[in-house]
Amino acid sequence: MDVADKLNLQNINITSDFWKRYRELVVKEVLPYQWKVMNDEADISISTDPQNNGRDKNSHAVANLKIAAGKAKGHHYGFPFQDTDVYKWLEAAAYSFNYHPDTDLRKITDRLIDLISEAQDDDGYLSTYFQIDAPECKFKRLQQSHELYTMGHYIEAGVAYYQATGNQKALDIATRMADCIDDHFGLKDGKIPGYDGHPEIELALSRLYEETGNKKYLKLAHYFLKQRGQDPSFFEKQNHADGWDNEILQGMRDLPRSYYQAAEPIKDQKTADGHAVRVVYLCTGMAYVARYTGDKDLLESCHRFWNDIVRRRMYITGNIGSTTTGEAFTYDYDLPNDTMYGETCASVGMAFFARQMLNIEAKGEYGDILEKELFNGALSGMALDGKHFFYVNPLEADPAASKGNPGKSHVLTHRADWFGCACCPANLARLITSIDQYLYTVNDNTILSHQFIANEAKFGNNIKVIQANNFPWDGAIHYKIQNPSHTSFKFGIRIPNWSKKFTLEVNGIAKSIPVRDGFVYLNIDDQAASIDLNLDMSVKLMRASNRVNADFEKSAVQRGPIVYAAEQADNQGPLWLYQLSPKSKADYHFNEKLLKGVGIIKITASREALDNDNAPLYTEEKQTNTESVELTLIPYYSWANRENGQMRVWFNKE
Ligand code: FUB
Ligand code: ZN
Repeated sequence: MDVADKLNLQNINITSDFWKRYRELVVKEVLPYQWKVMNDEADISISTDPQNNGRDKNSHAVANLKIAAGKAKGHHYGFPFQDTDVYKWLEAAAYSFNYHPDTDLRKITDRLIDLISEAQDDDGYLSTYFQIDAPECKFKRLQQSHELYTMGHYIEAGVAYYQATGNQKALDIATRMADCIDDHFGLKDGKIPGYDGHPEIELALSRLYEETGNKKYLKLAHYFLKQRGQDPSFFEKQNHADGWDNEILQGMRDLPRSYYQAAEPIKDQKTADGHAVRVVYLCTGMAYVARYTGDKDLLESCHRFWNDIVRRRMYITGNIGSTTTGEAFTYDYDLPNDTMYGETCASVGMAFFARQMLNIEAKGEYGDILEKELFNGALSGMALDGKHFFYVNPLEADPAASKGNPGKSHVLTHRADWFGCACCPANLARLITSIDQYLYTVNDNTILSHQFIANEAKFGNNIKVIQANNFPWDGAIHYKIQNPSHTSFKFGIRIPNWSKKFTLEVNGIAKSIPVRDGFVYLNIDDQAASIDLNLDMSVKLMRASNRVNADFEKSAVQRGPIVYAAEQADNQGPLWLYQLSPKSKADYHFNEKLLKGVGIIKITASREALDNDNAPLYTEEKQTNTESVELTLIPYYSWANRENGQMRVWFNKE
């Protein structure tokens, strides 16, 4: 056993008020609500979202499993990956048991495991769409079938459920699935030399390997990553063999190979192209497998994709995916704010990727992006009531534009009850209920604290770390370390990129320690240590690189990790008339009554007078009338929780 094993995180309790509210919300509202929806018992209307594809108010996700299990009659309904809504929900519930045991919910989830087990074929296969309505097509149309994606989501849920409850059946379903996939895929004669159109199985198999220690699963994950793009025509060949017109998802046949990250082997792919969620799930799988196998090509690909996404293709809120066409990345620095996609799942997936990169390298940048997603891009996916959700997360929205411009109709200005394609809600739920697993990384003899989410954590050798703070509203971070065995270890604390200035005291003595790759390191060998870190929580005007056309000559406002937005609920519209200047004065205060308690920024701005309705559309340039006003800003994640109206993050410079 090496020191890292000895120091492993054993137990953690989130004490942060901010996250405790969200975690309880998931238990009290989100999980019951989503369970009702998936059982078609909730009174919902599926929004006008672009993914709706004419689907009505039913989810049918549990019913599909019942039909596959022979407990009900009928056809499959919904997307071929409809099962994944149930699996992500199950995974979210599993994590919730770690902090909120609930015997009633546990009965439901145990019964659900039984149902899934009954739905599973004898050979381990489980994808209800194919079992019910297209058994002859199993594994024959992998470009669109989502079969491995679907089983991957179960494998993740099964591992989490087993870890939380010890339910052996849950894990057995997962291993039987993985064995089935292993039997069918690979380069040996008679096997399918392919992979799924939607990466996911790679990260799921890695998690199964972590739990079982069975190298077969790691090898299979590695195979999928190495094989991807080796034969760029693999999907087309399969489609032709199975009948070219036999499409499962209309139009997907004609998307470019790069949409599926299958145009060439991953090591040759220069940029993060195609469907954003596919990319970040792929990257997460690569990071897992690179760590466990030492495959340098994979690690290099992780770095290449990371850099392309974070340096050139990410919104200030952490959202990714610049276009609704294919829910995809476009090209470097193309970050339009009002036609963008920014799918909630993509931000959740980016958090997965960042977490895995932290497991490989102690670089603050990974912690910075993880934090950005947690407090902005991912979190905005859910309303404060836990019952409404965003699929698309814009940085600029206007109800008139969403209604009147078909190119912006995917941008909702209010969160929806549910979606025809409901991938996002439970994805965010599982991130929130497992957030305790995202705060520390143990490497060698080092414990890294890379998130400032208050908690009490126990590590090996009886080391206890108590982190107290009122983050993200306050930058005073206090750590108490108890180390009764006098273990000698390093404690690394991330210094966020938004806090160039900070002060650090250890046992009351000011320390000046150089920041190394985004962390300060303290040597701990005493029985106890008290650490006070003070981060810079001043309000900052932010700019984007001037390579970003959409944000040129614009400013956004950030305080700590929180990106701010203006809403029409607080400010007279239109919001595009407001201008900020470096001289703008900002005042911050916490309002416990607003939006479940948020830090508000009031900032001085100028506002151009709105032209008369009947004024000519075009005139010669003239001196415009502006007035000094105060612009009220709220955290981006909390927008669209009041009346419907405009919202924007970037403002013209005065
Ligand atoms: O294709 C499965 C899921 O549906 C994707 O991850 C989401 O982007 C949505 O398209
Ligand atoms: Zn989604």
